[in-house]
Amino acid sequence: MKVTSSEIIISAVRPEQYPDTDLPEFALAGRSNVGKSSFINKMLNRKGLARISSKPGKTQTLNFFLINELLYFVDVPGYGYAKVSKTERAAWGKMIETYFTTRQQLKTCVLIVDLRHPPTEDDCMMYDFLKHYEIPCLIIATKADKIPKGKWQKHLKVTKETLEMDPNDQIVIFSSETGEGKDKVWSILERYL
Ligand SMILES: Nc1nc2c(ncn2[C@@H]2O[C@H](COP(=O)(O)OP(=O)(O)OP(=O)(O)O)[C@@H](O)[C@H]2O)c(=O)[nH]1
Ligand SMILES: [Mg+2]
Repeated sequence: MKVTSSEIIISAVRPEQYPDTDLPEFALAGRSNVGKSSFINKMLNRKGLARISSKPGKTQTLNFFLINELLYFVDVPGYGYAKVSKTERAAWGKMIETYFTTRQQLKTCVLIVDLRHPPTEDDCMMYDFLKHYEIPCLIIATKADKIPKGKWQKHLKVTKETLEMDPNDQIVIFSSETGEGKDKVWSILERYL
């Protein structure tokens, strides 16, 4: 897909704030700091559209990005960040659950994990949540640039096994540094359009 336009439409917390549209949506999920916002920027060839930070917990709201007037990416706040209060965690849970379980326009959840390490307990819970609600998902194993190419397949195997990944789901090795996997991800997402 050639991205010719991309813009942020709204940062939403409540369903009333979601864009009033029938366009297909792809939502990003993953641990805080895993690289969801970086993934969006790389896919759109935009350096600073989705805000990135070396500190976890940068993305706090559901950020809707309109692409080519054709589809939306939804940047979702990450989970597993230790420095949040119980109240904040509960509010996060409610916001995520509402979006993922009620949004008709949601075509696929793009679940991002770190290729370098086995998925965390939170990653497995997120994946199980998606499977439970029968939300289609595409798994992205990112930060591939941080390990030698010769080790990718070994790490991929660990990722699949730890998640107990459904063999019908797809997983793509990705890097927001090098653009590895970008074309493959677009070709997968385009099938939903
Ligand atoms: N080397 C490398 N660094 C990456 C990659 N993707 C993200 N990063 C770095 O990881 C850090 C976190 O990236 P973000 O994109 O802000 O992560 P996020 O998942 O949006 O984080 P939250 O908004 O806190 O949930 C930043 O320092 C990025 O530069 C990648 O593919 N390779
Ligand atoms: Mg973010």
